[in-house]
Amino acid sequence: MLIRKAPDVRYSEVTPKSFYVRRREFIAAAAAAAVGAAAAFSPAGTGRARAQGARAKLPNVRKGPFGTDEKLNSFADISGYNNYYEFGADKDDPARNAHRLVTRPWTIRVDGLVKSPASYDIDSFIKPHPLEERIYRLRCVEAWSMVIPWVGFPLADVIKRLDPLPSARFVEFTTLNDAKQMPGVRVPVLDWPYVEGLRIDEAMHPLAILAVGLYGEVLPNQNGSPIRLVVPWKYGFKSIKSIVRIRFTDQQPRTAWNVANAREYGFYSNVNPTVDHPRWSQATERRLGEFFRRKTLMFNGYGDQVASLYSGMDLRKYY
Ligand SMILES: Nc1nc2c(c(=O)[nH]1)N[C@H]1C(S)=C(S)[C@@H](COP(=O)(O)O)O[C@H]1N2
Ligand SMILES: [Mo]
Repeated sequence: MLIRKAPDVRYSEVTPKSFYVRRREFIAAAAAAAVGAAAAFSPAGTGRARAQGARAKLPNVRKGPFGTDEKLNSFADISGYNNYYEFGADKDDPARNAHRLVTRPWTIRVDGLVKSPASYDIDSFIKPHPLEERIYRLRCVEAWSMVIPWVGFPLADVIKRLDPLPSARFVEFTTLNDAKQMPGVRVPVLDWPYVEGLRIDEAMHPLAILAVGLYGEVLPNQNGSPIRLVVPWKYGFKSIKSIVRIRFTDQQPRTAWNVANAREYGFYSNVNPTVDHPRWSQATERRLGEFFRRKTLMFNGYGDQVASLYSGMDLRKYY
């Protein structure tokens, strides 16, 4: 297999210190090259075979708080059964198509009500943040769920560093929208790009993270590489993938699913077994890999941590 050298590291320049600080960038670039090569060289490979091509191990991942001790879903389930409509609407489409996504170089634009609007290279955006493993349940609005060992860092730490103005009440996230890489955006299921948002106090909650990996390795593209949101007490569609823009605002963001169908998808989207989707019950769910359905828990089981964010709110009205 041909793996080209990371373009931004000249070996003659590398001192131990600068090697250490650039290591993450290097590994990310090597991973991107390896995944690209694996995809190119797997003859008629299935999506899953492509998805399981070599991905880089993330260095220095420490154990984070809030982990569940439930049985993890397999890597094959987590990377083979996805919602990522930019790559197709069937659960196996993202694994088959997302190798087309080029995740380096990658820029994140930060704007709106923030002290210094700026664009950041993904690796310098990630670099200040120590990586943690967070094992979370993900509950899809379609009533299936998984347990996923994410690698990421608190969104709160990112927001503190970006320094929004006191007038910022919400944070909005936007996914890449590129028809050349994403065949699904030619299909008008949503008003692209995919947009999601949180109230600032929700975004500052220590459970909310930005993820860059899973199972200790760089995120497979179909799971939202190079960086995606994970908000475990909300339905999975809040956890927006492949983010290119973070905007601070004083208005509630117009989120993609809410714009598409406000009756079915609210802004809050907290997991709530007592409020049914107009077309199906939310009382139970099927954990991938299990036969019997299980009861869905309020706030996906994270109520002790997050219920106070919504005290005094009618969660039937603010679904
Ligand atoms: N950009 C984008 N982000 C997205 C989606 C999508 O279609 N596009 N699907 C959402 C939905 S419905 C779910 S359940 C989760 C699935 O995340 P996973 O594939 O990593 O399990 O991603 C969410 N983020
Ligand atoms: Mo979902």
